[in-house]
Amino acid sequence: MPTRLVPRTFMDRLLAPAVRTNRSHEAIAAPYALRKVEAALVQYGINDVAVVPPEHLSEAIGARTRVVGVTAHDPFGLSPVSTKLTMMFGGGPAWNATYFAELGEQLRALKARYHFRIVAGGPGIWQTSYIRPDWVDTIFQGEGEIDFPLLVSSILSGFPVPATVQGRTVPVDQIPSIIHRSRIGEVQVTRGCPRGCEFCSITPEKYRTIPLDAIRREIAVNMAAGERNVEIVTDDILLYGAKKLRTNHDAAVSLIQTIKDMGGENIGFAHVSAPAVQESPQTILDMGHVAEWDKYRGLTPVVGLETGSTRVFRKYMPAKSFPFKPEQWGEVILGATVTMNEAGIDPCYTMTIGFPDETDKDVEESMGLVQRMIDQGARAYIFPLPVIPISTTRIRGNPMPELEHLPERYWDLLTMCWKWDLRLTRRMLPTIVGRMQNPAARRVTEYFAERLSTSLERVFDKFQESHGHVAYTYRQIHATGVSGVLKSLFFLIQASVRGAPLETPASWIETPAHSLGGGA
Ligand code: B12
Ligand code: SF4
Repeated sequence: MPTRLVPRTFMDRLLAPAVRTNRSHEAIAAPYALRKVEAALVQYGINDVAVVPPEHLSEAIGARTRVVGVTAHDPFGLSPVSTKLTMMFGGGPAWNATYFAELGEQLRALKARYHFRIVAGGPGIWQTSYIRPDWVDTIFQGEGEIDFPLLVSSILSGFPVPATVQGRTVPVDQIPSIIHRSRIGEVQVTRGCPRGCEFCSITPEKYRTIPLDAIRREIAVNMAAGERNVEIVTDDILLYGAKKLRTNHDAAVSLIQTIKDMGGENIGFAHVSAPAVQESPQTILDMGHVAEWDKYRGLTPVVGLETGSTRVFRKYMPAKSFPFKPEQWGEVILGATVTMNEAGIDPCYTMTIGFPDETDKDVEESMGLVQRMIDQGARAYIFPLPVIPISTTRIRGNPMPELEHLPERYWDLLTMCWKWDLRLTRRMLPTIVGRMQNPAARRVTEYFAERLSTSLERVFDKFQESHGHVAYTYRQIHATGVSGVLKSLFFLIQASVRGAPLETPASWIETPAHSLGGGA
């Protein structure tokens, strides 16, 4: 969300609380990418390495610090979700971007004092091709395990520091296992995806399956540190052990069985593809049975639905439906959803809408598919996202999405999906609140959730009626600073208690000379 609209207290305390650290200021559990980079450095022989969260940098960095590595997932808030939400709620930097800018300020000051070098990498580093931060010495694209240790070693030896480095793809037997606990038990089981969609940054990566022994080693590291859950990192869990995009039933099921046998409790995974589910429904059902997904309900992997238009599908993602034909895409999605629900999975579908040549007819076909899903009563969330021209993809030459240039019917599709998502949440609310121990808290949550969803429905209607132009009204709100926090609370309470539409109170409208809060 835009920084303007979510007070810092909410972010710092509730949504992005500080990471726990040990006495040396090192993160107890860290993002998986950083654990991989750390393991690669140690394997290379560079042992004086610490993974430190931003809040502890000033204590951890000192005169002996030679290189600081930064991982970036969405540094300027240009990813599909951040772009959509900032665009729809009046623009301005997303919180990701604000935190990244603050990290930059902090590092710039420390660098002036201690003269170390900064290397920044990670899946979101492509965003620096639009805005290059001046405090970064080297932008590192691609995989880190081979070339980052070489770069650090070269910096330590006093060689010139390159402005950019392209990390090579790492052969599977050279990917080191993590040596310290990853966040929420993350463990990677596949790398890359061979489906080759034009808009996807995973496409350039070569597809690999990580051997079971290496996976066991990483789970053991996490479990020894007290982690019971396993979050499987993959672009499609059914690619595990696959050959030529054909599901390998035995490999996929024995992966889950191995994790379960090691004591994995809540076994989640990031992504799965609908065609793989449809190709071998029994595989996902057996995996669900072993993992007990019916018992640990709430598994919502992100699954690509993308479009209902066969024309758009053929042009931008022709291999995505394999082994089915692009014309069968609708049936694949509907069938896979039924199977996933049966396996205890509630998919969270994302759609890519707004290719430059996408017409209202294409969007109408997408609406048709969504309507069939709704009619089927599927337990599946659907989020239409704008297409982003990620600079490492084949559509990098496309323009960034803008409110004015989205297809007219986008707003109808969006409203339809949001209303469905809300209906689904309401339907699932009794299960969600049913887990709460305190009956009073349960009733209060139910009451507020009900009121808030009525208000949200009205917000959605406004987006639809105005074809998104209501976003310009939100542009004027600044809910930061102390008065901003109070006003936000007032706004939310008013919306949830009275079910009032979330409109901009006239007194909130900011003029250039009069800001209501700190603002970004
Ligand atoms: C787990 C995950 C998450 C988790 C946790 C992230 C975390 N920090 O632990 C959650 C759910 C929070 C998440 C959120 C988001 N995610 Co995410 N996420 C993933 C997922 C599934 C796995 C990430 C991972 O651990 N990969 C394995 C590691 C080993 O690979 P890696 O991260 O690329 O790291 C390698 C290199 O990038 C490099 N590297 C990484 N860091 C560094 C640092 C240095 C110094 C160097 C030299 C190298 C280097 O070396 C590493 C080893 O080779 C990926 C999909 C994927 N295939 O990676 C999506 C993915 C990275 N996420 C994505 C997106 C868009 C997001 C969001 C922006 C979604 C949104 N809201 O719009 C948010 C942003 C979160 C944020 N903090 O800003 C996209 C990024 C697309 C892009 N290229 O921009 C991906 C690729 C999914 C996709 N298919 O589209 N995500
Ligand atoms: S199927 Fe998904 S991960 Fe694979 S290339 Fe297409 S969008 Fe990327």
